[in-house]
Amino acid sequence: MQGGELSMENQRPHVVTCGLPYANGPAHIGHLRTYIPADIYVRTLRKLGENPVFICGSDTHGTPIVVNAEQLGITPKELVTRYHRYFDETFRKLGVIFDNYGSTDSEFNHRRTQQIVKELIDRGYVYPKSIELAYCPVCEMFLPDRYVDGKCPYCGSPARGDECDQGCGRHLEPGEILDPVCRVCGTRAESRIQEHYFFRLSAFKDFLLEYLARLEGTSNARNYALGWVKGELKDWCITRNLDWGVKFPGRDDLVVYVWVDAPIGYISSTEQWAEKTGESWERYWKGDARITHFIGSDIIYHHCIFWPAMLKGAGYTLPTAVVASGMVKIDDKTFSKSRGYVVWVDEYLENGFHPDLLRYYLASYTSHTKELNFSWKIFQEKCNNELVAILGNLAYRTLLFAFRNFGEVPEGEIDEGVIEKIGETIGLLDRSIREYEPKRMVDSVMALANFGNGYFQSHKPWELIKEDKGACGVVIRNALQIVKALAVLLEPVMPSKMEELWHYLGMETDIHSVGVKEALVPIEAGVKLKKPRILFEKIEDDAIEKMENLLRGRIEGGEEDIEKEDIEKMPELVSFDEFMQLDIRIGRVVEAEAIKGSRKLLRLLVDIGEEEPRQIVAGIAGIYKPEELLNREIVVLANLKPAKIFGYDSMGMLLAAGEGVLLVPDREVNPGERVR
Ligand code: B3M
Ligand code: ZN
Repeated sequence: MQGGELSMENQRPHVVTCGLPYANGPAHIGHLRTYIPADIYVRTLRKLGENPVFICGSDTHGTPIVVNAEQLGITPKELVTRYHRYFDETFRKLGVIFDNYGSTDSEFNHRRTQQIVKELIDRGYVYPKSIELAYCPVCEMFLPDRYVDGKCPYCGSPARGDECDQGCGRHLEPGEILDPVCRVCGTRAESRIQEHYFFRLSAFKDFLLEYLARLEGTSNARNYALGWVKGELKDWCITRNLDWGVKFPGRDDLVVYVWVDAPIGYISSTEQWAEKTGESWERYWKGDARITHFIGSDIIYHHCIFWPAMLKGAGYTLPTAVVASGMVKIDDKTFSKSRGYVVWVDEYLENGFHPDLLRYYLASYTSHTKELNFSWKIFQEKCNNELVAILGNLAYRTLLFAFRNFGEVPEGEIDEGVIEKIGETIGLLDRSIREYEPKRMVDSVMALANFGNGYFQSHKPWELIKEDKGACGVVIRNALQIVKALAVLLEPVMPSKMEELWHYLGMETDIHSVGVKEALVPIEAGVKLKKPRILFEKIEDDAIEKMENLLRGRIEGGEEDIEKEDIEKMPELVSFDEFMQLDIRIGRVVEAEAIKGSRKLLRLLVDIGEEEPRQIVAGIAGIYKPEELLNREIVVLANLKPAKIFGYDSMGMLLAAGEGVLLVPDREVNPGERVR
């Protein structure tokens, strides 16, 4: 298909969203991994004749913002207003143009969130429950989420109130964290009973299984989510003791958890857009619409489980597709602001690099769901070897030759082969973008640029011009046709560079609104050409060295906070050697007992073929009774770093599937036997 035809499916209302960035700090390249591909997706669909609405906004609530504002001595409102403006501007600079950039602290969002929560209450999906919460006796306050540091009840790693950010990555519910300490004053927290409200997520299990099976988007989102839903789905505590946020209906002392009002920001930002444009937001969120969410792969849980359950429960349209991008690394190291492994967007722009180069690099370096390892060297290589040497070279030599020898687009038949190649490229572009593969899309179009260089080279216009100007004109018109097609098809990736190229081609139309079919329309003969300029300048080594030094300096200077963001959350592949470093063995349980005060944990002594049995604390009390485990053979990771869990030393980990179903050997083997 060549695109541009409007099928019924293509006329369905379609809203495309990007994860809402926290208005809590400057933009870095990690952010862009979601926003740039989403922008390319939207621009490409528009070129293919569709009309998606592109929605984003600031995520303004949650404890990190309150804590940060406190430290800066300003109000949360001041803080988020500042960063809201900043993000809005930064996105524009990068050519990421949303139809609306809203805020979760807008009137629209307060209203919509309260409406949805009330609806969930009315339909019986929200219930109150008293829970034990961390309370700081010195600060005299409850300690929601980031106000508390402690230990993960599942893996024993240091964790923060709502997330095991350094260990197993689990979301932690209020009251779950072990050994809680107040983040503000460092006092050991007490626990106090308080009534909170829970969302009955557990009631949505069957719905989610069925829904996720047909969820479109990238397979990583669907598969992770299905895996979690097949395990245990716990109800979510959706209220917090905070002033800053959206009030829970009927309770002035509670706000809703930030992950309730954040995704509702997608709806309220659409409402704001609808009010501006006189459109109907209900067509998108209450009717038969396509909803596509672009997110980072670290927030799949929220978008594929919690969010659809909420929408379903409140009677809204469900997301059609979730597209999850791989995380960004810097120079092969896990992205980390505190360790200096970060590249700031401002620093990129301030050093004179064109935003389109970054767009090109991020879109074409690796498949969308893969981890992306940012490296200045590779950035330089891609710019020089692809944009300068292939695309820029073809455009410049063709335009300059045409300008010097003809001064206008010459007459001549467009080759069938050229039209065919362009048509084929459009087909590939269409398919790749619908499969959420901007890299494949860029590669296909760059193949057309290669074809163009081959065409130019093999027809030797520089010789032909001396022998037969007419025949040379035909070759040049064909080469110009290819350049025109490239401009149209690469506009979604490099909107401002392609606009420039469009003008060199003598085009008067707006490249941003022409469809892909324009690539097939023969370039008009006789149109006057301007003297072209070089489209992409070579990036010199010293420019890259300077950026590398900035990065290096930051890494060397920024080591105070090392342990904070040390862990790779979703490593993709391990080498055989890395696997062999794991000491996995068969063990036999020789003692098992429940741990007082914990519903989840058991303390085990396990014989793993050493002199002494090992003590291991495991979160399997929900599934196994201690006596069931005695003398059972299980599988143990023996060289895990020791951890203190609930006051007990734990010297290894049991291997289990899902929410704690133990792996066991198929027949009896000796304790201590290695597993591989
Ligand atoms: N504000 C940012 C993140 O966790 C978070 C996204 C909200 S999307 C509704 O990546
Ligand atoms: Zn953990």
